[in-house]
Amino acid sequence: MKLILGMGLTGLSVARFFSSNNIDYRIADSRLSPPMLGKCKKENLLSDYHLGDWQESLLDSITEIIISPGIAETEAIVGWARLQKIPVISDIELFGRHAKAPIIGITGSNGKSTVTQLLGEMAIGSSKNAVICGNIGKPVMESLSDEAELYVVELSSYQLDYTNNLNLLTGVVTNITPDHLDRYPNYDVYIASKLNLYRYCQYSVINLDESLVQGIKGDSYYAIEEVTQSCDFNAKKIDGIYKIYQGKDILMTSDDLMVLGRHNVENVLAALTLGQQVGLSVQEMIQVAKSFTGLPHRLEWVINLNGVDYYNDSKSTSAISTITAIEALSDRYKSIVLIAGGIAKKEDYSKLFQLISEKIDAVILIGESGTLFSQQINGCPVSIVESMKQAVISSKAIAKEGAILLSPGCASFDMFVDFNERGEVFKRHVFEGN
Ligand code: UMA
Ligand code: ADP
Repeated sequence: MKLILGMGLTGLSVARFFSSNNIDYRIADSRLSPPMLGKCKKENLLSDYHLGDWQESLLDSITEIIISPGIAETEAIVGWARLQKIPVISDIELFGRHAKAPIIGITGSNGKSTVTQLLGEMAIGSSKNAVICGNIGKPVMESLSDEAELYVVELSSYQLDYTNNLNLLTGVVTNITPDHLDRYPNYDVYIASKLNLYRYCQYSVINLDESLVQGIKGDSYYAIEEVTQSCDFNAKKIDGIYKIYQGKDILMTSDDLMVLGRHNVENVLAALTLGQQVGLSVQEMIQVAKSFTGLPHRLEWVINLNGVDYYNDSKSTSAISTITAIEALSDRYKSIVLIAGGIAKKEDYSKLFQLISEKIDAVILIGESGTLFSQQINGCPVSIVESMKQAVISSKAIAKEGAILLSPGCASFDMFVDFNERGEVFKRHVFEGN
């Protein structure tokens, strides 16, 4: 019998799969009212289930555990399973056993979702029946399809940690910066978790600008800074505009793209390199890249009101992604008001605070990290407010031109369900009264 741990999106998708394939399973969650309990009940998926504190008896008659990525290795149930030598696998490993089409895997600290979505759209634009799934929000076990010709899968480090076997046609680690350090004993373990992706790739795609992957032998390469002859795709900044090349042939410039910033040029290079590796037409990929508007909550342009552009970058939950957003916008705007804060990650924010003092006109802080951040930001006016509504009102009062940017650099759970809700609430208040 199988044991499914977690009754969230992952657990529900695995339970549905087992149920429809007549595979015996038990499902358990350490919380009393997990998010998908209602759906599991409604769909009669709970013939053998347990809620509340883990019990070792959950392992009775179990031959394999499919664990949700949010459940840490340090949880008692994982320890008991390890002692009893019961295999613990991710939904990704299970998916790999059943998927009949090639799989492309995309991981990294930032840019995973953007590259996954863009590459998926490029494949669809090239008339491939491509399925976009994984950590991006669509569980892989719900994405299996006999008609699929290609799976484009976003992989988190949590998913990779519970994966032992997987066959990827190709894959990339977009970049590595400190993240999720509450879950890992140290940064090196997190780096190793990301690099594991390459163990599963038949053809590895390497970002030569990421020093942590430079030592790995790849099959295709891309870069903006560290361009070498082996780069299949590269870009160069000339007079403030990025020119994007295949070898020496120019394909397009950053002005042709609807998404902003150096990081999005990097994301386009990643998608082009992966796409070429699986045989997509470069011309088709360029067309899709030019019309790609990006994903919601990632440096998403919201509206121009009275000469001020509003950007929603709610997905920024780390210092590096807020640095990235400020750098992207400061290429275009002389004046930027920043709304930031939430639950700060265990990381060094000093580079962000330095950049704020150089490029930001005023900062409005929300959430738990407000007081701490306000003590460390110098060189521009800082105010702390109680709600997103007040943050938007204050920013509107300050900004007379340029841009207002929500880029929290922090997790959202102190004030919101998740980053989606935080971004939606921001947008609602931006539109309010206009
Ligand atoms: N749970 C326990 N005990 C614990 C921890 C969790 O029982 O100690 C239970 C929760 O009560 C809940 C279930 O496990 O019922 C939740 O499982 P989960 O946290 O693994 O979340 P899912 O709903 O299954 O969603 C997961 C990913 N979540 C995480 O990795 C935390 C989703 O990524 C992903 O979209 C989804 O699978 C489909 O593949 C979200 C995410 O935040 C977006 N990912 C992180 C990120 O991008 O940084 C890694
Ligand atoms: P992920 O899925 O890895 O979290 P997303 O594509 O959702 O990545 O983007 C998350 C955040 O990181 C957003 O704030 C976005 O502006 C920023 N970002 C996107 N791509 C990159 C990149 N290549 N390098 C650095 N930051 C990036």
